[in-house]
Amino acid sequence: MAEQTAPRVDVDDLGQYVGKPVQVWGWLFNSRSSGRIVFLLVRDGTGLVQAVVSQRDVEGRVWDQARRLTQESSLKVTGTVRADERAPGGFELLVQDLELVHLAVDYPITPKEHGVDFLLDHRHLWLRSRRQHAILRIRSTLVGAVREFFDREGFVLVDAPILTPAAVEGTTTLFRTDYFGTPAYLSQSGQLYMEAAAMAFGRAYCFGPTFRAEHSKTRRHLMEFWMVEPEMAWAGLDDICRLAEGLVSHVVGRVLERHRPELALLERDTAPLERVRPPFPRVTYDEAIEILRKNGAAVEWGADFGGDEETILSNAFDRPVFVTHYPAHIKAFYMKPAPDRPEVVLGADLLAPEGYGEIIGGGQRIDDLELLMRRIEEHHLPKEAYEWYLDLRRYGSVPHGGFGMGIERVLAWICGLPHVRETIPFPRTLYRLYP
Ligand code: NSS
Repeated sequence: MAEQTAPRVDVDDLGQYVGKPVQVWGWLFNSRSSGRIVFLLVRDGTGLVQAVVSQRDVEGRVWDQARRLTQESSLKVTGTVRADERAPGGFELLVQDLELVHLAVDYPITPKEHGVDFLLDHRHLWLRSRRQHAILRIRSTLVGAVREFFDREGFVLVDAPILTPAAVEGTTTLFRTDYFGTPAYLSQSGQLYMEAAAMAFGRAYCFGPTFRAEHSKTRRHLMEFWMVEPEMAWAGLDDICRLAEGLVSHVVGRVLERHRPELALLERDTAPLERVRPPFPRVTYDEAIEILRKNGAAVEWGADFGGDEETILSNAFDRPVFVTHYPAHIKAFYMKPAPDRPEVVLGADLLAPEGYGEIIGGGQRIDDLELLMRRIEEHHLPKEAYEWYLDLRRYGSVPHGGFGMGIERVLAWICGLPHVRETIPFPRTLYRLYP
């Protein structure tokens, strides 16, 4: 009997089995019936396939089962694969047998519209829906492409700790915890450790979760996000920008290569993504101020750019754009001043186009011991916690730098999403720690 011999196959691979009996194990996505036929839309994680149950061709038991199935019930379907251009995925199954594994009762996410809070409360189930599935598949490819790029460029993966004694990006966004009686903080960035790694390996990167207690509820901020942070010894601002544009172009290219169907499902216009090729335009902070003023923004020299300014700037270019040479006082303590103009630093942010704004922040680091010690004092940081970091300037200091790229912001841009919350499997936002 076909039921016993039919191999279990992923929906993705059905094309290799045309004309043959197979089993698909999955969940009922949707169903409809028309007279003596029931159409079951089955998803198995790799794809969706329509399984056609015809009352004429199956036993009564199978027919009754097919009509009783509810959304998200788990099942095993046995049927013959048929190529059909109109079917989702290009193939359908002519069902011979059906085994109900578990009957789902009142699945909360129905094909009707739901509010975003409801969906986020049900994030553990929302992951099964098509859009979320597409986004997280692209995320998986994005992460792989990042690793592929750094492997190819000769970077060594050096994991940074999550529990840390000191701040990297300012003390106001630290998540504090208790480390057997002494305070510890969840890592805001692995950068300082990557500087140590760069002095050991030349080129190193880390890629992991980072944490910021951001008291802001914007479409760009998460409390927990994933950041990839390369760091290079013997590097200046230009080297850092070239690495960043190489990385961004590579990962966008990979997604375009592998995820046309997902991008189409997300209704993403891919034309702006096709333009993402190096070199990217670069403007200085001074030039950015000019652009902002021309677009009607009232900004003073010395002010940091918020979401609105970033949106204006990123809309002014059709490709990602670097903004360099920010005023020193709005940037982190470790940023190296420009030699000819110490009030600005050799830092670079990369703004994604189409209003997406900052996706990368980085630059060249202070390599001089005295200056770094002064900055630590000026920023009221506890010097003891940074002694090891100062050692990097005591023993063979060299010009160096790197950057951090936030995966969720890059993914939101690539997928054309209005908010970062859908780009991470379980988002941590200002008022959300559940599920
Ligand atoms: O604060 S950054 O601009 N820079 C750093 O953390 C450096 N220490 C990185 C380095 O040079 N190694 O953050 C870098 C990126 C930023 O451009 C965003 O893409 C992302 O990290 N980022 C965030 N994504 C989501 N949510 C929040 N809250 C967030 N903060 C930064």
